[in-house]
Amino acid sequence: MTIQHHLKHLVPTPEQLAWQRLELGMFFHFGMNTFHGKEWSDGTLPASSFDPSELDADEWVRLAVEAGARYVVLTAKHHDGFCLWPTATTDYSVVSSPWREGRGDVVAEVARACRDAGIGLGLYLSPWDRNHPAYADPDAYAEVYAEQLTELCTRYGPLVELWFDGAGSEGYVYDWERTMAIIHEHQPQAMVFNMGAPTIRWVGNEDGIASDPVEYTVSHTQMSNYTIVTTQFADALYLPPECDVSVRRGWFWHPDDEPKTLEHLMAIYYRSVGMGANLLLNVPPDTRGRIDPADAEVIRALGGEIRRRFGAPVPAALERAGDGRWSAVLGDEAVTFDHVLVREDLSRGQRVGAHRLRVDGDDVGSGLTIGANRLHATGTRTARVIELEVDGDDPVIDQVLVYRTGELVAPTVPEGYVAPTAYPED
Ligand code: FUL
Repeated sequence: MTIQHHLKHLVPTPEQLAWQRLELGMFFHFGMNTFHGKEWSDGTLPASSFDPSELDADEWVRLAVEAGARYVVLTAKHHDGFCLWPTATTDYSVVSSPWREGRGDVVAEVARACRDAGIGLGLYLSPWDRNHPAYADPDAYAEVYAEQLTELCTRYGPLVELWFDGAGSEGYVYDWERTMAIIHEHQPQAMVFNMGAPTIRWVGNEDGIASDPVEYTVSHTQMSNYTIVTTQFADALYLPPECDVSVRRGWFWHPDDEPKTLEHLMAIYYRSVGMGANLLLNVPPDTRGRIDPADAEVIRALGGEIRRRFGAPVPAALERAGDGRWSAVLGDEAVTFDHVLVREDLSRGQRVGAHRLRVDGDDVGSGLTIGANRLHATGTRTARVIELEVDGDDPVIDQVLVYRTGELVAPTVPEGYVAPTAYPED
């Protein structure tokens, strides 16, 4: 996968563009922590405690589909080192657990469910490993990690994404060249999240929120929510952001946690997908290996609300009205709408630096970048034409769509809400 330069604009690969069009994914944090009410554990909890009574991967994936997600990402190995698949690299895995008499494979069950549902699979393989004795020796661990990644890349069909989480890895030297070679050999289309030679980046917070400008060409990324370490690249890279957030406060399921409200989740959707970023929304299966009914209810409501608001767009015909100016014509008759979505043509890179929408001379929405999607709640308007003004280096607008949702303003995140930024207790 080569990144091409076009003037000073970096052009996405077809795989990056295809991934950006997936827009919404569902994250599943499940593992040893689930059974101990923990967010992080130190690799000493016994494998015998991993024992979901009714694990149902079809239910997980069905919920992802109901939300409108087009891919899922599963924590195949979190920081504690416990592997959800039968690996040859350690005994700290499902093989040593009572679940399915040690013959189970969570990764295989989720992969099969995704295949049946026709959605993509991504896997999280934590570089930080608090159980494996080889971790103390970076050369020895490089062997272990390469074998784990090869198992994941060769057993479960095509992968959409490999998630490399930076937490706990500050200062450790990994063999990224080797890691990337494995991905290039077995899963060349998979997006590489945030580490090694990344093709997508972390948005920089765990609130699920992007902020304007949402730039696809960057020269650094942030490492984790718990530190302020940044990775600087020698050259700028085309790296579209993925916003990650949990439906609950925790990434793993805890009995005393509760889901966010529909309004909060809709606000997250507007400020991720609606700002041209992808959204990876975590729904943690419980100790049964099932989805908590309270989470399922609000996630179904979210999917329903997204479809209700944005399922029936009215497309505009675009007419060039001058340099950086377009008229978006809705038809011969005026159309009543309250939301406008603008999409930039990204085939020559991201070029819009600022934009304004006008209806009958009134400003109805403005901001900086457009990218894959830019959503504006405009208030109720009835018009035949929307005027669009764009600043940038020869940008091209691809699409303008309008919606009549009945909602006049964008939903908001509850005041003061931020995801935890302190290290979780072991
Ligand atoms: C963080 C991890 O430490 C959390 O446990 C979670 O996996 C989140 C997505 O990334 O850095």
